[in-house]
Amino acid sequence: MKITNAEFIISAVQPHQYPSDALPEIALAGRSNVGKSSLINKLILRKNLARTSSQPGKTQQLNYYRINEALYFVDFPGYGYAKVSKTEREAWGKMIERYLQNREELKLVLLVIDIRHDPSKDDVLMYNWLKHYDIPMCIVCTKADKIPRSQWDKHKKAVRTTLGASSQDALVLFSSETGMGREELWEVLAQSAGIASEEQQGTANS
Ligand SMILES: Nc1nc2c(ncn2[C@@H]2O[C@H](COP(=O)(O)OP(=O)(O)OP(=O)(O)O)[C@@H](O)[C@H]2O)c(=O)[nH]1
Ligand SMILES: [Mg+2]
Repeated sequence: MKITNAEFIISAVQPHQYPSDALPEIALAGRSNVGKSSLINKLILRKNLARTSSQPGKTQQLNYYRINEALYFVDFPGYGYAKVSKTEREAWGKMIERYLQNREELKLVLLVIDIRHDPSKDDVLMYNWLKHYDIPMCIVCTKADKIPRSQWDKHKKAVRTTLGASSQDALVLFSSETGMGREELWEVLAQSAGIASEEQQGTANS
């Protein structure tokens, strides 16, 4: 997808702050520091629109980015950050669950996992939550540049097994460092959001 416009819109704490223009939303969930914000930046080819690892533990904000007046990325606060209190964790859970349960604009969740490590208990919970609410998801194994190519398959398999994912669940190998997986992921996103992907745009223009 050709990015003509990408803007930070709001750090929303309350549902009434969520955008009201009904554009499709793609949310990113994953552990703190896994690479969610980097993934957004790589997808839209901006160095630093989504803030990377500035304030881990900011547990109560959904960061909205509007792309091409066509869709929103919703960057969830990362989970599993050690210094977060129980109260904050509970507030996080309430906010996310309410969003997942009620947000009609939500078309897809990217469950972002570090390819190097087995998914955590929190990742498994998130996976089960998404299944429970019947929300389409794509597992994104990021930081692929950090392990040799020869080990990708083994690690992908381990991720699927630990999550309990079925072969139906889409999985994309990604690297925010090299841009690997970017095109493939855009195809998935475009389809979920009901917008034309680059290839289709190319066809339309030719
Ligand atoms: N080598 C490599 N490093 C990455 C990749 N993705 C992210 N990183 C690094 O990992 C660190 C965390 O990335 P972020 O994008 O801030 O992670 P996040 O999931 O948004 O973190 P929180 O907002 O705290 O939840 C940064 O130092 C990034 O540069 C990747 O694909 N490859
Ligand atoms: Mg982030």
